[in-house]
Parts: sequence; C-alpha cells; structure tokens
Amino acid sequence: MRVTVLVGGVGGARFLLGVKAALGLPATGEGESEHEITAVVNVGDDVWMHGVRICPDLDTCMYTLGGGIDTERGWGRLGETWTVRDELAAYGAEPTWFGLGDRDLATHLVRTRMLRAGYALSDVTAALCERWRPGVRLLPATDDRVETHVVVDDPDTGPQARKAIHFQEWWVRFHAEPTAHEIVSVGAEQANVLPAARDAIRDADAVLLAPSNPVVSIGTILAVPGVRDALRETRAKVVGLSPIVGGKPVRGMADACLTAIGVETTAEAVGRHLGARADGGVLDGWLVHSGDTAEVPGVEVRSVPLLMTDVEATAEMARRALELAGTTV
Ligand code: GDP
Ligand code: FO1
Ligand code: CA
Repeated sequence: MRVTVLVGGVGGARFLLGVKAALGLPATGEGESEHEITAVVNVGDDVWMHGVRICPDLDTCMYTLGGGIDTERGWGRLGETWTVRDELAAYGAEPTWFGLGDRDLATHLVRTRMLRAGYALSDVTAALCERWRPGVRLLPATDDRVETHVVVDDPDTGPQARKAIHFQEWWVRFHAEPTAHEIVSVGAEQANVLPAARDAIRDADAVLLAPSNPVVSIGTILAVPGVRDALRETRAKVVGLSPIVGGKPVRGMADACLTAIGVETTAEAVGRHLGARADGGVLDGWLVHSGDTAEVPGVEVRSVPLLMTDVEATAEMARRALELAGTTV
C-alpha cells in the first residue's frame, strides 16, 4: 500500500511514527515492508540565519524518524550542545533569539553547501536521509522558496504601522503573542509543487493530513500551487486528523494562527475550513478526538482517541485514519 501524509514538524513527525508502526515498520529507522510511506513536508518555516539554511519541519521529521531527535523538546538533536550559539551571542551576532545547536549545525552546513552547489532542496533532503534512514520518503512540498511571514503591529512603533516578520521571529522570538493580522506564504504564487510529491499524492492508496498546525503547516503545503490539484485528482480518499482537541491545540500556539485567518479553534471549524473534497476543499474524512463532535458538510466524521501519548496509541490513530480512507492494512 502507498500512503502519503502531509506533515509539519513535531505533530507531523510523531504521527509518522504511528503510521510506520501501523504498517508493520519499526517506528524509528528502516525495515522491510511491502508498504511505502511518503511524507510531503511543509517548508514555510524554513529560514536563512547566520548564513545557513534551516528547515525545521524537514529536520524534525528526519531526526524523529531516524532516532536522533530530542524527544522532550520535540525539535533539534538529542545530546545537543550549544557552544556555537554561545560564541555567536558573545559576538552579538543576531539573531540571538534563535538557537542553533552544535550537532544540528552540521546538518545546516551540509545543506547550505549543497544548495550553494546548485542541488535542489529535495536532493539535499535525500542526501541527509542517507545518514538518518527515516524509513519514510521525506519530500519537501516544493523545491522553491516559500516562507511564512506574519503581519503584526510594528514592534518599534506600535499600532500605527504594520510589518511582516518571518514566522520564526513571531513564533520563537515573540511567542506568537503579537496579534497576527495576516499570515502570508511569501513566494507561494511563483512556486510549483515538487513533481514527486504531486505524484505521491495522485498515486497513493490513502492520503492523510497529519494532526499538524492547520494554518502554518498544512495550510502552507496547500498554498503551494499544484498540491490542491493533486488532492482533487487522486483516486485515494483524503483523511485528516484534528490537531485541536477539546477546543485547544494539544501543543503549541495553533490557536493564534487560526484566529489570524478567522477560524475558530475547534475541530469542527478546522474541518470546515479544510472543507469537503466534493465541494472544492480537500477532505473526504475527518477524525476528531473522542468526546469532540463536528459536522462538516460532505465529509465523513468519526470520533476516536487522538492523543499521541505513545507509538501504539499513535499507530491506532493511523489505523483508524486508514480505515476511514477505505484501506485495510
Ligand atoms: P510544528 O511544525 O512543530 O509546529 O508541528 P506540526 O505543525 O506538525 O504540529 C503541531 C500541531 O500538532 C499542534 O497544533 C498540536 O495541536 C498538534 N498535536 C501535537 N500533539 C498532538 C496529539 O497528541 N494529538 C493531536 N490530535 N494533535 C497533536
Ligand atoms: N524553537 C525555539 O523555540 N527556539 C529555538 O531557538 C529554536 C531553534 C531551532 C533550530 C533548528 C530547528 O530545526 C528548529 C528550531 N526551533 C526552535 C523550533 C522551530 O522554530 C519551531 O518550533 C518550528 O519551526 C515550528 O514548527
Ligand atoms: Ca512547523
């Protein structure tokens, strides 16, 4: 079976562990299987800092599935040290609010060198995965530069002027506290879906939307021209899992992102925002957490436990999603 999953960072990566387990693969690392899992990964968080290209969601997926993640933090490397960050701070080299770990930095150096030599991000990702062997084909949604920016009141002048800042600055430096007036995928209009990602969606037996941030992870993937077309064209059913449980994000600040685009922080509102495939949206099925309810016109909704407390619970979520997509493992 070919399963294609649209993912962001921590929520997406943890869900992929469960998809692997549900298909009989070891959660981390590679294994023998007749099944093929492809992850189409958000690139909107990507950023240049200190002269290196950082791809947080791709790296979170790669490290999580390859067994190298700091599981507590959810991003970055296990056993990380911070000598370079501290030395950069001693020079006053901005941005001092974003920490590049020593181990993680090696990934960014290899990536940057390859990008500068002319390789595409998808090639670079494949090369990095030679080391990490995530057991899932990790594909950036696009090789083009698409970066999420957030329009806020100018921190220097207050409400009389607005300014667009990089998503990382809003999220990490300002903890998503300044009201987001608008969230923009800069570059999306000129971007093209990665052909391999388009084919993985079109040729899948099931397409799943991980319980990732619906705005800055799933939303940014959907903003890449060609992704929605592929979702419309695929014969597979498309099933999403709600990242909103009991009217709150399970982790992080997705509520601030949803408010910015005028969507309520409920599983129902997010389901309606994604919409029915039959109706110009992307969903055939929508899983909400036990106890939550949702009515989404044209979409089959089921309530099942949606807390990724461990790999087995997450595998069960994946099984329920695959079942709703009409496939059996
Ligand atoms: P990020 O890129 O690191 O922010 O991660 P993602 O976009 O992939 O996922 C973030 C989303 O995952 C958040 O909105 C959380 O609500 C959601 N999430 C995290 N853990 C869980 C969980 O156990 N269950 C569900 N349903 N959602 C979760
Ligand atoms: N998140 C933080 O809160 N602070 C950091 O200093 C930080 C550094 C960082 C470096 C590499 C990387 O891949 C991720 C990093 N993150 C950091 C996480 C990241 O900013 C966000 O959580 C995601 O982009 C949201 O998905
Ligand atoms: Ca992200």
